Amino acid sequence: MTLFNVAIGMALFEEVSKKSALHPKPAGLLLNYGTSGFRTVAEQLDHVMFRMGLLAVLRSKKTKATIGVMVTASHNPEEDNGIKLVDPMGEMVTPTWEEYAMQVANAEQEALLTVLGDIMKREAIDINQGAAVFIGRDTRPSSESLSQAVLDGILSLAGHAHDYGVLTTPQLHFMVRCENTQSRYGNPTTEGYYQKLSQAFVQLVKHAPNRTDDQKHLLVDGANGVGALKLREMEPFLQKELQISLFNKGTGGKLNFQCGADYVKVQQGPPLGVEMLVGQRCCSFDGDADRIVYYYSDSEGRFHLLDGDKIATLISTFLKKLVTQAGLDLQIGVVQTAYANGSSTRYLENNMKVTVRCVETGVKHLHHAAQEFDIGVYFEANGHGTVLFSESAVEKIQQLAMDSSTSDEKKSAAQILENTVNVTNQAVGDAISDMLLVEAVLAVQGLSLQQWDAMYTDLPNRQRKVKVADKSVITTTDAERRALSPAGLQDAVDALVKQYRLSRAFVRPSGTEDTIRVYAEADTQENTDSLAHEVCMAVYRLAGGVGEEPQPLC
Ligand code: 16G
Ligand code: MG
Repeated sequence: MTLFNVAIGMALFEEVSKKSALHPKPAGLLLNYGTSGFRTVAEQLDHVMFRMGLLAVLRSKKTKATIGVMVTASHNPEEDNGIKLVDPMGEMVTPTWEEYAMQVANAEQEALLTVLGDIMKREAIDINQGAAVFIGRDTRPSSESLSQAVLDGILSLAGHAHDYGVLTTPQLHFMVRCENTQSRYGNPTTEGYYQKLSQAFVQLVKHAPNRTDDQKHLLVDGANGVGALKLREMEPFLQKELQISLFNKGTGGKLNFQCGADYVKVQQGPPLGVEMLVGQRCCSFDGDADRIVYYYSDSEGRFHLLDGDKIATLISTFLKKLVTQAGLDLQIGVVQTAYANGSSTRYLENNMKVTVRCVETGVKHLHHAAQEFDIGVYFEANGHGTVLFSESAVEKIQQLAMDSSTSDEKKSAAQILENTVNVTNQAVGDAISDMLLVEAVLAVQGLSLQQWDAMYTDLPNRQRKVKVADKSVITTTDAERRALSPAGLQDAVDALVKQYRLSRAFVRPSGTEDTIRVYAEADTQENTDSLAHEVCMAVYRLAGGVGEEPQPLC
């Protein structure tokens, strides 16, 4: 390092030291960079925000690219907040830097500069390298001041910041990807996002010219969050090809309260505030609009949920048909987690004959695995997912779509595929983009919601939680499908599962809450609930349960 660099470094660190005193860390407070960033009650997060601004600058210097910072706590209650970092291609920040994030967030006030210095040394970061960070935030009341703290962090390390204000999480990921591909992926503006996705959507539905107004009509539950706001902004770009009735717009109700994708998935019932008619197509976003689930109620008043598994099946079936029709040699894979309904996995493997992979919970794991296919469709059952097209797959599709010597049938398949690529937010799962994709797939194939639902029948399933003294006593393997510790737990689960038909169960420590999660499925809802309860009891007994014993669901 030259003397000049040392002087710059010292001046910057002095500024960081001065500014960080305005964002003091409560002594002793330790937070975890969980499955998807830091998440806790908003009052505890000011110092974390400031420090993530600092870390984003370092990450940007290291990668020589623009980095994203999103302030959100997704589907958590309104009082919570959170933050996550976004890497150059719009993907989740790489695991080594999650570790750094924890070190920086948890350093006591006087140790902060040392921790930053150590990271710079370990990563050989050049202090003179420029840095740029994009910031987005959701609509929580705490998000504005918290994103201001992020900005303070960025500026105190002399980074360049672009604050987009309120954005959906996937929009922020999109902006970062556009910026770092020199706009080849799209323009890094909300208008660029609306234009790219809606143009592709409008092109796709041209292949379904006779749609009735009824078929164009969709009810959307915006979870009283940012998704509702952004959907309203996007509507004019859709040229009336989708007619949206928007509920839970955030004008009266509370964010995520008895509404939104997570609520609907876990309750397996409709959200509050949506006026559904029999058979009508409805969907729910979560609080930051990176998840979506579909549903309807039938003439007997029964609720039907079409979750991430059903969305993955719909999309991969569509893609497989098109790839075959186009005569392209592209391998399609579907990536799921242990939460995927057993029926969906069986249908994909046995009927659709596509490769299915199971990975750990959390988008970063799914995204990574999906990159190994020419076309990788990944979805969590909770509605978080997207499709990744490899660069060479996109090239082959584009070439065929332009090839004047090919047959009309092949060309048309390639053109539909090309627009499918463009309607998809490949940076990350995106409720708005997934919604447009599902709507287009249904339209192009002339499928009703009921026909989609009938592709396979979900096995009854149940998710429960058990409180234990220390959730880390449970460790897992085989994509979280088997428990390695504590001793005897997996044997107990195996013995219970054997007592039911078509059954499966697993336990795993939550990555976002201080709890153990239990999942069970079996041939009937009654058996599923009974299995889930017995597994909860086994966890309670063998993994140090605290508080009241788990109660059977009546
Ligand atoms: C986060 C993850 C989600 C995962 C969930 C699991 C992202 C963007 N979000 O919300 O994918 O399903 O955590 O939570 O990765 P759990 O570990 O508490 O069950
Ligand atoms: Mg979310």
